[in-house]
Amino acid sequence: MEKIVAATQNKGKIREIDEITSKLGFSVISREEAGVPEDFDTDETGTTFEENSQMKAEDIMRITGMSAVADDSGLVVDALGGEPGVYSARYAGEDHDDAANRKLVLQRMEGVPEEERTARFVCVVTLVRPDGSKTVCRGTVEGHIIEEERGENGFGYDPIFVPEGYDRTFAEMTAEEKNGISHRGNALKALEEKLGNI
Ligand code: ITT
Repeated sequence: MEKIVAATQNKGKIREIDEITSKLGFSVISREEAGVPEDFDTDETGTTFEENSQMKAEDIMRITGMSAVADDSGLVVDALGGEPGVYSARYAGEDHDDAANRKLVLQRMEGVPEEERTARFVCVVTLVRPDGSKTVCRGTVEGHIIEEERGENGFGYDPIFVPEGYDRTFAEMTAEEKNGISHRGNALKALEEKLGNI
């Protein structure tokens, strides 16, 4: 099986990508294992998940000479006009503080009635091969934003997001439950389907 480098530095994503791909027909290695310098970071200047995902995968493919898969993802909240969107990691500032980001979303949604609290997580995975060919897959999960954080599992915005058809947040689910319905699970399943056996 061909080795694929996961371009992400986000530990929550790495854990989930490992859990999900270990059950699919391909496996990934970390940036560290592939020898990517720890301080290397792609400037996420794109305005879409697709653009940022592609930039991250191409950078890591170029550095390692190996196939690379990148995940660009975020939370899209209807009542906030689609924010935080592609700015999800740095919504409350450049330091990637998950707790501050969640707090800002809840604060900006104060007073928004239940039926207008709809949101979705989006994940775009891009696989880029050394020959330059690329495969792009988008996964989403619909849900709503609650008024106070609940749960300890997962990462990022999980404690404030309840997926459609459930009454628990992603942070109140096991990893297996979340991965079975999540944007990341859906995007990686779509990638496997597109690629067949890689
Ligand atoms: P890399 O660029 O190194 O992959 P990052 O955290 O900067 O890591 P993004 O730019 O794609 O990645 O930002 C995505 C943010 O969206 C992430 O930091 C979380 O806050 C949020 N997010 C994405 N997927 C999530 C999930 O499954 N659960 C909760 N929050 C999530």
